[in-house]
Amino acid sequence: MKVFVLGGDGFCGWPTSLHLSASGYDVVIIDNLSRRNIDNELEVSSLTPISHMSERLGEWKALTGNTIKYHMFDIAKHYHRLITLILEEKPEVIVHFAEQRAAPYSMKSSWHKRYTVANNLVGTNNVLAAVAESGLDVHIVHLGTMGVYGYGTAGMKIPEGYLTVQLETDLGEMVEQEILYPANPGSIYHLTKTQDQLMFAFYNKNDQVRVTDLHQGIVWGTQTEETKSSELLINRFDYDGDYGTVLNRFLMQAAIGYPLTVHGSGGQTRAFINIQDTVRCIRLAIENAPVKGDRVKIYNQMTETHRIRELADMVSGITGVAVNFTPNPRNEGAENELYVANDQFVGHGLEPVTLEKGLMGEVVDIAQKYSHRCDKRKIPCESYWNKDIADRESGAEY
Ligand code: NAD
Ligand code: USQ
Repeated sequence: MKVFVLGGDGFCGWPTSLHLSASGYDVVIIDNLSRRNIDNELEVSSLTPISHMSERLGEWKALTGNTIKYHMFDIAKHYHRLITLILEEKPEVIVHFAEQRAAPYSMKSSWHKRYTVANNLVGTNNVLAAVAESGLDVHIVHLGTMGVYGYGTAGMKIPEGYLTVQLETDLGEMVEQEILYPANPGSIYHLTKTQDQLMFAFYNKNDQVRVTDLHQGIVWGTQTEETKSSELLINRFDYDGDYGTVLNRFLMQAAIGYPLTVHGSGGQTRAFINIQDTVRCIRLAIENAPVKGDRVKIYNQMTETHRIRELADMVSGITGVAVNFTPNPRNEGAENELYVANDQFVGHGLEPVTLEKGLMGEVVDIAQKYSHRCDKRKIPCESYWNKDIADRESGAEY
C-alpha cells in the first residue's frame, strides 16, 4: 500500500516513515525542511545529531533494501506539485504531520503567529482540496492535538472528538445532537488545530473525503526500533525553550544537572504518549480506516496523564537534580484535572509504553550520551504569551 508522509523529516514523521516502511508500506516523504531551517533561525540544533535526508534514506536502503522516495517542497505554497504528485503516485493514504507544531514558537511575535496560521491552515486545506480534486479515494490521517479540547472538563472524561448534547426546541421538545467537542485553544498553534477540525468536517461532508484525526498528547522519548538500528537514522531531540516539550526537556536538564524548569506551580495536567506508541498508533489508524460515507474518525492518541510537578518530582527522584519553579511564560490555567477517553486504540490492541516501564532509562541514556551538544543558553523559555507577561519578565513598570 502506498503512503505519503507529509512532514516525514520531523520528530514524529521520520520514525513513522521508517515504521511504515518496515511494515511493508511503500512510503513517499514530502517535507520542505522548514523545521531544520527554524533551528537555523533559533540558532539551536537537535540534541541528537540528525543526518541529512539523503544519508537517512541511503542508510535505510542499505540496512533493509527498502526505498523511501523523497520530495522537497512546501505543501502550503506548491499546490500544483502536490496535486501532480498525488495523481502520479496514487497514494491510498496520506499521513499529514506537516505543520508548525510548537506553541511557544507560534507566540513569539506577530510574524510567528502569521506564519503558523498561514502554514498550517493553507497546508491542510491544500491537502484536502487536492484529494477532492484528484477524485481518488485517499484516506487522510492527520496529527491533531489534545490541546483542541482545552485541558479541563466539567467532571467527565474528554470523549474522542464528539459530544452528545441535548437541546430544547422552540416547541419545548428535547432533541439530541452530536457536535465536535467545544474547541478551547491555548496558543496560536493550538488554534490552527481547532480550525483544521472544521476543514476535515467540511470536506468529509461535501466530498466524502475519508479522514482520521488523531488528537495526540505530548510525545516523549526519542528512539523507536527502526531509528535505533543506526546512528545515521537517529531521531531528533528538541530541548530548546521553543520546541523542547516538557518531559524530554526535564530528562535533558537532569542529564546536565540543570534545575528542572517547572512553569508556575506545575499543577498543569497534560496527556502523554511515547514516540514508539505514536508510530504504532499511526499504523493502527491506517489499518482501521473509515469507509466512504463515515464521518471524520477521531481518536485521542495518548496513554497517560501527569501533572508537570509530578513529572519533575519523578525525574528529580531518579537523578537527584533540583526542581526550579519559574514564573510561567504562558497564559494558562495554574491547575487542572484531565480525564481522557482512549478506548479506541486500546480496543485495537495498543499496549502502551508507560513511564513506569523503565523507558525513562532509554531517554536518560540518549540525553546523557549527547549532553555535550546542549547549548544551555537555549534552555529558558522566552516566548511570552502576551504583553503583560513580557513586561513582568523584563521587570518593566506598568
Ligand atoms: P516537527 O516540526 O518535528 O515535524 C514537522 C515536519 O513538517 C518538519 O519536518 C517540517 O519541516 C515539515 N513541514 C512543516 N510545514 C511544512 C510545509 N508547509 N510543507 C512541507 N513540510 C512541512 O513536528 P512533530 O513533533 O513531528 O509533529 C508532527 C505533527 O504531530 C504536528 O502536526 C504536531 O502538531 C503533531 N503533534 C506533535 C506532538 C509532539 O509532542 N511532538 C504532540 C501532538 C501532536
Ligand atoms: N512546561 C514547563 N516547563 C518547561 C516546558 C513546559 O512547565 O520547561 C509546561 C508548559 O507551561 C505547559 C506544559 O508543560 O503547561 C506542556 O508544555 P509542552 O511544551 O511540553 O507542550 P505543548 O506546548 O502543549 O505542545 C506539545 C507539542 C504540540 C502538541 C501538544 C499536545 O509541541 O505539538 O500539540 O504538546 S497537548 O499538550 O496535549 O496539547
